[in-house]
Amino acid sequence: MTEGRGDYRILQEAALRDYLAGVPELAALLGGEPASWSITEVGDGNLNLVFIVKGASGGAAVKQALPYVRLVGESWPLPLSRAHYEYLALSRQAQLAPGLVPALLHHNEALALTVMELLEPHIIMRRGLVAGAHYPRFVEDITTFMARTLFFTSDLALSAAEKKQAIAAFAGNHALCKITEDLIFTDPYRVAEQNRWTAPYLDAVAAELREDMELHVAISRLKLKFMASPEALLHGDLHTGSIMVTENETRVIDPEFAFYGPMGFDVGAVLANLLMAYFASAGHERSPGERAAFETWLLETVEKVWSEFARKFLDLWRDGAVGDAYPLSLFAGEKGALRLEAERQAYVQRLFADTVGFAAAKIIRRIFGLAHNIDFELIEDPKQRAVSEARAVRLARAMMVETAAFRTIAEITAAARKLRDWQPELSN
Ligand code: SR1
Ligand code: MG
Repeated sequence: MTEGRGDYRILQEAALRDYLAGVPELAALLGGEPASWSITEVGDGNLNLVFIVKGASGGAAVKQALPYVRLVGESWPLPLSRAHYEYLALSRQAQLAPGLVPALLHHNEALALTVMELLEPHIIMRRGLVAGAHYPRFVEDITTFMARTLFFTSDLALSAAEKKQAIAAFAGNHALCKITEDLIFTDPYRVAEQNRWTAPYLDAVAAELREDMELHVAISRLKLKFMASPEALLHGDLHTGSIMVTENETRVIDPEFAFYGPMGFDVGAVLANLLMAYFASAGHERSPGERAAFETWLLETVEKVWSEFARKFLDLWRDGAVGDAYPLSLFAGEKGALRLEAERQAYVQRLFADTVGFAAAKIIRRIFGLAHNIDFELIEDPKQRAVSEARAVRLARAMMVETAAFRTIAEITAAARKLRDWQPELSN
């Protein structure tokens, strides 16, 4: 499956056709004459080329890393090695959460190219949420994905040696971590060339963020946690643009930001993106209340994502803790079992606090940083967009600065519900 080293070159349609035709198992999967294959570039992410290739008997998705950030251009170089880490992460996730990531068909390290199962009729979840679609399978699948990938790559499940080797295997992905460190944890809180927001309406809010020292302390603590807490193998960019769905299936894609970091960063990413979909929803309604059922489903989903994740994570710990942390020999007998269970609950409560803080950071970056999301961007009226964004930012600031005040996920959804119709004061 893995090819040897060679010269990197960007494969556009013709070169890609020749390349795929030269890989017998892919040519057989696609079927028919290579000249008849349809090849369409569909990448709408910020970094890579993505092609959908279809032949007489099958299809595949081909992803190639560019040597720069696609969103910005060649002025921002980025290592091709991210394709290696994405492949490594996908392989590990496929073992730990079978059926919840796309099947890997082929990888060429030198070309930074990976061929995967074509997900059809799946769509990017974020697009479905903008349209107001419900995904009944989502909670079950995403909580299984997160509980299993985070638990089984942590010190609760691995020996110390295994864990340290695993950290080392991803340590070279530091350029992608640096993007997160800058774009999520630093730039939105200072003057930065690449920042943007819905101006002029959010000018005053943006200025407040730059002066808000409580917020600067909180985001800096989160940044340190992100940099210095290799708890588990993270997906690293687990927003609703990295999830493909149908009503009955969920697949997590694009783990090129994978590294060993704090678990709450992944869980917080999922919750943040559901909350942003909630606040954006008012901007997509054509008549008042039209999307009320969808919004109710979103907040129920926020609650269930946390509660089901925590339940599954704790069950895995109770059932299969063979890692070097919390040696069972220290928790013998009934007294030990009770004390260990209390400690498990305390661990998950700490993880909840991390999740709340990271979720807040993920919201603020999408409103004031470089990379925005279509939940808000597709609200055509900029004033209405700014209203939705201001509501989300108000909740995010509270979540980041008053994290301890949110003891349960229901307190987060209650705060979101209260802000649903809050009218912010906008600049103009
Ligand atoms: C320059 S890359 C901008 C963002 O795109 C990715 O999806 C990550 O979220 C990253 O922060
Ligand atoms: Mg991505």
